[in-house]
Amino acid sequence: MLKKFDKKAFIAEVKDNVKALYRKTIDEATQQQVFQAVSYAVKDAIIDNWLETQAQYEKDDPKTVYYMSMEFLMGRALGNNMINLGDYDEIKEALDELGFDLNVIEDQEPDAALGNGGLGRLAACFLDSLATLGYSAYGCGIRYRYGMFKQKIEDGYQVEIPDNWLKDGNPFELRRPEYAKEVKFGGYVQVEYDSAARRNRFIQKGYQSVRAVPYDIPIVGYKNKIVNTLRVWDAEPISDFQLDSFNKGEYMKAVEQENLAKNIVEVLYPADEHYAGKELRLKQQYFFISASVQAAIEKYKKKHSDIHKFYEKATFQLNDTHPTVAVAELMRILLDEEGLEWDEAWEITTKTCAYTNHTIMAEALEKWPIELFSRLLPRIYQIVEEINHRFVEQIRMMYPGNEHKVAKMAILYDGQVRMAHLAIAGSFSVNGVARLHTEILEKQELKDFYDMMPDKFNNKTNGITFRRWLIHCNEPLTDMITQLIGDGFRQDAMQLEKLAGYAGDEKVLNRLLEVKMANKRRLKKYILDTQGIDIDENSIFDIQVKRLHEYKRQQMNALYVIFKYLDIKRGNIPSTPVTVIFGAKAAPAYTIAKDIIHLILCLQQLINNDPDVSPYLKVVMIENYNVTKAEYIIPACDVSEQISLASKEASGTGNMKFMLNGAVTLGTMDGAN
Ligand code: 26W
Repeated sequence: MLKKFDKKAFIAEVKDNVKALYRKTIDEATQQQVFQAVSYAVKDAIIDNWLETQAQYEKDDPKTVYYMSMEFLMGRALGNNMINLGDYDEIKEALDELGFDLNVIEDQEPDAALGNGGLGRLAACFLDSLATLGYSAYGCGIRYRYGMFKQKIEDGYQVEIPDNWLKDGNPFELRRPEYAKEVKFGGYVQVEYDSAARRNRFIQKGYQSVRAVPYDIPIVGYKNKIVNTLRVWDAEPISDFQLDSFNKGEYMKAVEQENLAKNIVEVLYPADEHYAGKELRLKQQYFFISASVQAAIEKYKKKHSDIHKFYEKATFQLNDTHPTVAVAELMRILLDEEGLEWDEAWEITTKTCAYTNHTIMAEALEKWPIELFSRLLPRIYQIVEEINHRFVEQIRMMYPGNEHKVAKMAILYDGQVRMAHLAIAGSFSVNGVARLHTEILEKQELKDFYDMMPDKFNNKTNGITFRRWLIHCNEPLTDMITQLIGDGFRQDAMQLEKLAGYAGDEKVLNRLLEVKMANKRRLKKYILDTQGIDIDENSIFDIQVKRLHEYKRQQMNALYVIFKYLDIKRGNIPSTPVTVIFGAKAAPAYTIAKDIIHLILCLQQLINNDPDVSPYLKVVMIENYNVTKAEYIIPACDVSEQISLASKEASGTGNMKFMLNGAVTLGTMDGAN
């Protein structure tokens, strides 16, 4: 049973927290301070279950999935944690009693925007679902000091503002210095013969290193007492350099290490589907992977003595190629630290790693220059060379004399390390994210690999968490569904099928329209309050929100708006007015994407101020589209625009969120549409 919520105790704790944190009474506290105090009280309510879950896992010793991802686009935590704890209404009441409006308190929380878009949000949804389904799972990522930039619109253009999301502190995180790990960069590898073991030892020398310090964030399962962990790593300088390095006369080296630590976790790369080959990004990748792999091995060895069976207790799910260096890092630890032979180590590694592909966009493929890769990760590079050597041998065995195959499939080729090829060679599973996408991988993009090892390939169509994308963001619809079919759908989505029985029920359909209208009014108010644009709730809300990308074709939608504008100008008045809503961030260096935002903003200016047209057509570009804004926008949508150039959208997940909230999809046959 869930622990019963004790309102009196909760209120007392919130007051105590305000006192302890800010030396204030609750009446003197700002809304931000109340948010912090409430969040600490909620974290406190989570802690016992967190401890118990981890103790239970320790006891049962289930296989654990490590979801390794450069991105976790979590959004806000407070409301979601309250829902999953099962105490949302009670806490809301408690705050009422204290004289605070929960909505205002929730609004104090900055989004944890440690991701760009679909791939990062998928990781966040998976964590929620894994906890709700009771799987032993860790998210492993980076605690970026600055998340996804904030988008301001100035004079018709996007301007990027740093996202200092930690400035007031993050009440849900827990620093765990006792689990810190050292991560080494650069230097060279010295080979020494170990006569006792009768083998070579590979020792990294002359390196710089940083201390990876984990911060744990609780991931609360839906009303099941389970709390999993998202572990994000911060970088700190390895030692208190001010004191010892002067003595050693290594002042400059110490300062360099200090800077290395500061830079590594400074910022999330805001480019999505575009690879730039930046050294710092490779450092980020190895930093969090080395720390996470070390931690996973350490945890395993606490209970088990035979490292050969590591894969029976751990899977590393690699979220795209960004964490692929995990393949080589696991090999390094097994070879150099555990003293295994190559074949043993390779067997364990390839039974542990699994790779998810999220895109077929050529410009998104990560390929590191060998010069950079080997300089930064000398020992890892040696291992990749050996993996490549053996992999190429295997290709030649299967396709004798076919050097063209080798050229297409090798991991090292043309001065580059091809991370996707390393991921495929080193994994037992390669999956696409929608049936169509997986088919394209098998038949086209990764055909050579599929032909050689078809058993590795499989499809896992993406999904979304209903806790956030229905229960949290759409209370009226949730209530209505609960009244019709009970609340089993909260854990088991398939139960929504029961709604089909009401397809022809006039009363139910009318109620559905009322719910939609309530959500449209809420969005109308939100847009008026935040951007000063007044839209008509009786118009059709035609919405396209997602990252700005040519393949997603916001420009085509804009052309439709231009057509519509001219048509109305000619006197063709639509029978129902339309409001076309966009929301999108463009990567800072993606000029065409920024031009398309500019086009949309020009249309907004032109059309909304044209008295002939604006009663029938309006355009809104939502500023700074993010998870929290999505939670306002999606429930209010009539027409969901999913119009990617067919084959290019691997899955899409926004499509699912809109559909769940009762919008009609206007889409191409692409991804998971
Ligand atoms: C190296 C730069 C870079 C950064 C991010 C390359 C590629 C990415 C991601 C793969 C981009 C991404 O978010 N892809 C999206 O992943 C979603 C989750 O599977 C899918 O639903 C989207 O269709 C896909 O575009």
